[in-house]
Amino acid sequence: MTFQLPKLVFSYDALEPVMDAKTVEIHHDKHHAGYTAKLNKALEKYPEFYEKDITEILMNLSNVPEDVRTAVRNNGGGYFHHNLWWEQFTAIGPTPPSDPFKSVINLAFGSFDKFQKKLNAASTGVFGSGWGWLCKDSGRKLVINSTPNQNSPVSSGLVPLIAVDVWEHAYYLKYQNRRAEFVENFWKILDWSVVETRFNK
Ligand code: MN3
Repeated sequence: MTFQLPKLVFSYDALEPVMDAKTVEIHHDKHHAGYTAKLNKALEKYPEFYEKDITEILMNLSNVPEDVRTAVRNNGGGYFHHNLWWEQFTAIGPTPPSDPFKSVINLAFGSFDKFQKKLNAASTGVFGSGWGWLCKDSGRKLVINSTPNQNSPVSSGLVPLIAVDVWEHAYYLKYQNRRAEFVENFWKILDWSVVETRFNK
């Protein structure tokens, strides 16, 4: 079984006005679908990889045959990151983090406000295309970082909890060059229950 594009669980316009319907449609049906198709294409010669979990593949890229490794890094990363991307949004408005999880964040970053500013800065500061991340490390410590292109934090042993797509395709139709405004608005559609489920796994 090849990798499958997950269906959106909300309509294209469900995340308005933070994300406009056209952006959601193109981002999912063209970009995410494109990564999925290219990942499957790259692995045609090595179908045993279709049986693996995508995170397992990205954690062990050195096990991927060299002739398709770059394609798998790029398109496997793109496939997995967009799975995280769509899953973390809610059409019914932001669900706040629970008090226990807020305590975890405050302990790690000093305050909730400092945490948000730090993730905003990491995301806004990506040069070119990439992602801002809140991750947990193997000791369950929270880490904020960014990766270029579709390089994955899981390849460095981290577990992504919040994924901030700052490729221009994620925001350009509505925000044009105003990436910082998009990153600020991102919080309005984030489903904290998904973030906490990822943390507690
Ligand atoms: Mn994207």
